[in-house]
Amino acid sequence: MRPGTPHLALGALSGVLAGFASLAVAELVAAVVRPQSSPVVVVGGAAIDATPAPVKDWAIRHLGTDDKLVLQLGILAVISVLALALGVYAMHCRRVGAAGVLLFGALGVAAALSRPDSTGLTDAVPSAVGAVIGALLLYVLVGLLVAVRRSRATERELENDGADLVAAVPEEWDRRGFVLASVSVAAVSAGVGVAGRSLNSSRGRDAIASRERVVLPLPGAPAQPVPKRAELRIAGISPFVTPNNDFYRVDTALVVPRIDVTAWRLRVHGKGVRRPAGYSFDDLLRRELIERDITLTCVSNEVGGPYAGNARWIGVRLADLLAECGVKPPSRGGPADQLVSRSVDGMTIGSPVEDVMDGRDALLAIGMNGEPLPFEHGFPVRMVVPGLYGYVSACKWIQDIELTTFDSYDPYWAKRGWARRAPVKTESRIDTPKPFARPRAGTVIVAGVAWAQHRGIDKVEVRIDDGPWREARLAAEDTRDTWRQWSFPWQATPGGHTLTVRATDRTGRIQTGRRTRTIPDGASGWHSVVVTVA
Ligand SMILES: Nc1nc2c(c(=O)[nH]1)N[C@H]1C(S)=C(S)[C@@H](COP(=O)(O)O)O[C@H]1N2
Ligand SMILES: [Mo]
Repeated sequence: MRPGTPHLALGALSGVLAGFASLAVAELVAAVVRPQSSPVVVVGGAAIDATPAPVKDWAIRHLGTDDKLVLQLGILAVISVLALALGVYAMHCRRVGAAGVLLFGALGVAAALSRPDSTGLTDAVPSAVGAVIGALLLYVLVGLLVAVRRSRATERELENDGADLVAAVPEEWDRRGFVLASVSVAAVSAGVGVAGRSLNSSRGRDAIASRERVVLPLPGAPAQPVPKRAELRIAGISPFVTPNNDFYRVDTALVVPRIDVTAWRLRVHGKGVRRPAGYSFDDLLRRELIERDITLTCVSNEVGGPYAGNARWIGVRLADLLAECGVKPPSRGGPADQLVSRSVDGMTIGSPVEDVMDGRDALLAIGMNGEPLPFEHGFPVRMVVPGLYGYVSACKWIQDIELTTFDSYDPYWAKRGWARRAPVKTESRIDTPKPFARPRAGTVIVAGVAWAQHRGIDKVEVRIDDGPWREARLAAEDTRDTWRQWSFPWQATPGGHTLTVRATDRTGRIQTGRRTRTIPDGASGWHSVVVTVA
């Protein structure tokens, strides 16, 4: 090893230690200020917003809900590498190394202040405090290392000058100092990190308790019971009602907002709102509650993909509430054609006012499958509009509704190249057999679900290889806003086969076989599954 190499490695170590101490402190401060203001969260949020649409779409499709974990680990990896480099550089020039830490802190501050849900200057505090601590630590740790080097150099000089002086040099002092300092930094930052975490979870406790106290009243307008024959008993098919725990989750929130329902308010305002209003959760509970089965689908769902779920929602009729505020749809002379819903985490979602007020069951939902909304799915209140993809309708953690026009305002996804208006496309999916399954020859039940929310499914057909389309058996329809299960008994012959499905909706439109990407307004094409019959 070249002389000096171990020093560089120790410099790198100092950098990483200072980096992690800085993050741990920032995390603790964020737990006090606001969990959403942690540097990893604000930088991650900024990264999500800046990610080109195709990449984001790829991440949603291939990483699913893990996309957020992957992103946070990625950010930690990048920070580690930067910290390492700064540590090495600090060996050369301590001041510049420490200034580098401050510079990254400044980036964190900038990210924190530019977040759409930023609540002001206090959001900058975690990044700022973390950076100052990190810079100081790097300066001190590297100072100890440089002192080691200097003391060795002094040692050598002393050796040359006279052996009797060597004893005066504190031989191992600096090394011990560095070891002590770095071990304490590591230990203290671990402790601070743990403290931050537990403080964070206790902060969520008020919200959790407030959710536990919510008692959903019986709906004044209950949903009709699901017809018995809406649910086919077939192994491997998607259940008609998707349990909350299995319901797909797609959003940009790195930290799931935990809202204390007692503090929650919804504001309705904007163009043509003659009586702007504010609502508390109790205000909503006092209204007539309606209960509806509605299938929700994501525009990022690939043909055959998993981002579709069906739930029994309870909520208030959004159209009634808007009418009370004096809102009129464009067809009755209203000046606003876009309803923009805003969430506490700064998401903006734009829906056509006409669709929301055309008589369909557009809901401000407060319940999902018999319980208050789970935090992941928008507690305390979210929108659900039958027939529209989630990104143009289903705002979770909603806190504000603004009436405006499509011409004057682009919400979050429209700014990123997605269609401003996006009715759900007619789709069908084979749930069983799974791709590359090896069923035995004889009768094989092919089955799945089909959806065309608010138009309804009229027919599902299955094709084996290049054969003719043959009609599948449809389960009973619950409502035209829900998906429909289907099945097809296939006389399977040995060899490889391609099974393909297509649906026809109630408007008579046959699901197109033309494959498109999910961007800008949802994937189209037929779902096929290849199997090998033994
Ligand atoms: N606040 C907020 N609401 C949101 C989103 C989001 O990122 N943030 N994503 C939307 C999208 S793209 C979809 S598909 C649905 C998904 O709802 P779910 O996660 O409850 O299934 O929520 C919508 N509402
Ligand atoms: Mo979505």
